[in-house]
Amino acid sequence: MQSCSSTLSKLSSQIKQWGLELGFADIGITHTDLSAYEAAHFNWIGENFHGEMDYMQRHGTKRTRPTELEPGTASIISVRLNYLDLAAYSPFETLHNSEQAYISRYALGKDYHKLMRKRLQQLATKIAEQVPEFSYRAFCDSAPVLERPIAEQAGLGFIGKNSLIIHPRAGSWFFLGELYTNLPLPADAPFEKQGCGPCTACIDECPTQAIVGNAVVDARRCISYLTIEYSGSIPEEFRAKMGNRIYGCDDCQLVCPWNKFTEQTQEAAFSPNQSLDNVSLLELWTWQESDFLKRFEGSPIRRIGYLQWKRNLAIAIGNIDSDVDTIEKSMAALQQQKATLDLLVNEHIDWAIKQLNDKLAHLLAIKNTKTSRPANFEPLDLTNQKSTQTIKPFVARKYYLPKPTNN
Ligand code: B12
Ligand code: SF4
Ligand code: SF4
Repeated sequence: MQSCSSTLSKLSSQIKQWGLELGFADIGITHTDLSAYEAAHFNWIGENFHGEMDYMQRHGTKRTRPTELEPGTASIISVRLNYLDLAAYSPFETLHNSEQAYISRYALGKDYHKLMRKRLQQLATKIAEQVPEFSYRAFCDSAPVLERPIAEQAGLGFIGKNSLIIHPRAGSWFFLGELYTNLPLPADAPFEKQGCGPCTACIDECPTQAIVGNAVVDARRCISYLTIEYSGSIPEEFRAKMGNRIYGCDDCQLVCPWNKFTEQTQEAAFSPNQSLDNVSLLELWTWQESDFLKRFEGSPIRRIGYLQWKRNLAIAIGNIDSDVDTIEKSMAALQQQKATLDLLVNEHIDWAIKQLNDKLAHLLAIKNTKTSRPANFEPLDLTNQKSTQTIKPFVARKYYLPKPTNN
């Protein structure tokens, strides 16, 4: 027995070493008892916070009880893979420029599911070479698995108020993945304490007030859900608040002070593709369906489909806050494609045109006020002035990221 437990303990050290060699930023191991999280999970479902993500409620207790999903599971290997490329164009500049498209940092490059699964597979192969009786199942965001509670229990970080796993020395810009295994590997110590302290930056700065409690996100209000998971008509109360975010949202990470410690990704595959970190909304709007399919081969964005992509773009274009010329150009671009798109997208286009029209009327009113001044006043040229409609609270007061290094 003694020798068996020391063999397993040696094996877990080896697994961690192999994992690091394969490019994971951290690896932890935990047991299969997630009962501490079960009530919170079902309360979330009970509140309907999952919206139309039916897959979140479909599997009963399989998500919270790993052995029901995969009988024979004796322990779980939890890994994290960093995805942020600090050399990408500044997310802050982009969020502050309503003519540019903001795409979640995780989706700027290749789809992570494939890469994560390949790495987990490589790790599993290494383990199987040492332990022939090893059996496993690999997961990343693809099955009823409680990834964040597993990661917290495996010591990979704590669950922050934004509900994401945060490591005090690495922030939160990473994906999680797991190997459910039949080996009873010794469990690591969990992260027992939340490290947020009195901070509430993510709750205060969430553009749509989607964080409704400590670590509780009402997905129906979350821009990530609205732009990626939800295919219907986006409730009007959220449209202006979405600003220029056309795929996902990162605000609750960008404002998190722990992300001062973000680690640069080691994966070239996650670096921005198609200049998606610095591209204008009107340029993306010109893409036909064939461009969308071709350019997003291997990208997670392809999954939402062309019409949902156009829906998101239409809203963001309606939120452009610029000079008369740009607003007129944006209205024309929207109008021009109306005949080619479906009813759902057209409804968003109509909304967007109305927003732009209101801004235009406002800008022209300023211009007309100026012409009614006495003739000896030199009129100021205000045609390039932005509309006074403020873009708060779409952009936060303070963001945290380390400066990129050259090595
Ligand atoms: C559904 C889902 C979403 C939904 C719902 C988000 C949510 N917070 O639940 C939407 C579409 C909104 C979403 C958005 C995002 N997601 Co998402 N999402 C998932 C998914 C598939 C399931 C999450 C889940 O189970 N939610 C249900 C709630 C109830 O679970 P939970 O938040 O983990 O809550 C637990 C704890 O907070 C804890 N808890 C809460 N209160 C309490 C109280 C007590 C007393 C206790 C003990 C415990 C406790 O217990 C809860 C129940 O288990 C996971 C992958 C997976 N299979 O786990 C990815 C995942 C969570 N998402 C991820 C990412 C990256 C994102 C985005 C950043 C993407 C983006 N940029 O747009 C945003 C972030 C938004 C946010 N603040 O959550 C990563 C997170 C990585 C990390 N560092 O934590 C994951 C793990 C995917 C992955 N494999 O990497 N996501
Ligand atoms: S992803 Fe955006 S909308 Fe969703 S909770 Fe975070 S800040 Fe709020
Ligand atoms: S922003 Fe503050 S409250 Fe939110 S997760 Fe980060 S440390 Fe916690």
